[in-house]
Amino acid sequence: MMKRILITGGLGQIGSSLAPFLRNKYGRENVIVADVREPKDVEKVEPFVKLDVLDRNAIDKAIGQYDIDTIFHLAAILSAKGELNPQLAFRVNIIGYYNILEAGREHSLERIMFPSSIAAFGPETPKNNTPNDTILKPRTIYGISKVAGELLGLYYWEKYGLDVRGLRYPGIISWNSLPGGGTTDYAVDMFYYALRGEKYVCFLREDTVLPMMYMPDAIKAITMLAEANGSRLIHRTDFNIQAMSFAPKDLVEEIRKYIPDFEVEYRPDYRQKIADSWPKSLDDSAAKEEWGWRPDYDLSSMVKDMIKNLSKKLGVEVQ
Ligand code: NAD
Ligand code: AKB
Repeated sequence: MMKRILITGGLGQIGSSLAPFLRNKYGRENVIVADVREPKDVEKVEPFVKLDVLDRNAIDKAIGQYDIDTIFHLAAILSAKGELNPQLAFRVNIIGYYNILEAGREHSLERIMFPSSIAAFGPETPKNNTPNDTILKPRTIYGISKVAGELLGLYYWEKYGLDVRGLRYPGIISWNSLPGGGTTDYAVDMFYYALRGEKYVCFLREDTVLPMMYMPDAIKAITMLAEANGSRLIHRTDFNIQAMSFAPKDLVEEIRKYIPDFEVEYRPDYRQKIADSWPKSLDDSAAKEEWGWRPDYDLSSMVKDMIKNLSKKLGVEVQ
């Protein structure tokens, strides 16, 4: 049973939704948000601990101070930001995760959750309905760190019995927090521009199909896997999960159902090459069979909910 949870990188896009969800379920005082940066409003986030995952002593101290038994390890440098500073991405994503695993081993933690990504795949991987077990030859430092993370997690499970579990998130779309420097960020940015009545310049080509997921499904997936019966798991750290797949032009068409004047120009940059190396859709039958995965949102229900919530947040009226 998970009782005291630490979320590293907890102020990021996913942590901002995961923390309230877990607090609702396990009690506010039992879910500690950690991040290398300070929150804007610490009272809203408390209990909060400032924690750099590169500082092993600080990790040990937080585990002891808060009597932690489970870590959701979200601290990372994402794909686009990683290509701008590969050295930082290597340190945070690989050394940082190694520190978490070693702390988990030494403190005999009950569970460590590690989100991998569709970035674990590369240009040689089959693009459609990508199998769970397939070629993993990513060409981004972020993707390389995700493959290393998947394998390290499996190693710590098989060698030390540390219960590490992980899944491969697609691009995550949310209204209550901004993405932190990925290749799929356009799919969140578009909503802000559309609702503010501004033209959006998209950094991917209009026909770039990628797997995506709405935040409620992302939270559902990681918590379902965390709470799953371990004896039913054949895979451990590398579950494909699929919800929807679309290209920028498909998203624009759907947003225009609510905001018909939304204008977009396509000016692909260095992120196009990253997107072109990733799959278009994933075979998630292992997640379905081993822990009952099933998404709730498709493209149209996601866009409807995003427009509803983000228009309220931005104080914009949509007819
Ligand atoms: P994010 O960039 O929004 O948040 C990451 C957080 O980590 C930030 O708050 C940052 O301050 C923090 N951080 C950076 N360096 C740190 C350090 N040295 N020590 C402690 N904290 C540090 O990322 P996210 O979207 O919330 O992603 C969370 C996890 O999910 C990551 O592992 C990411 O690879 C994975 N993932 C995310 C997506 C997505 O679309 N959001 C998709 C696939 C996988
Ligand atoms: C990114 O684009 O880097 C992330 C991811 C798919 O891992 N959103």
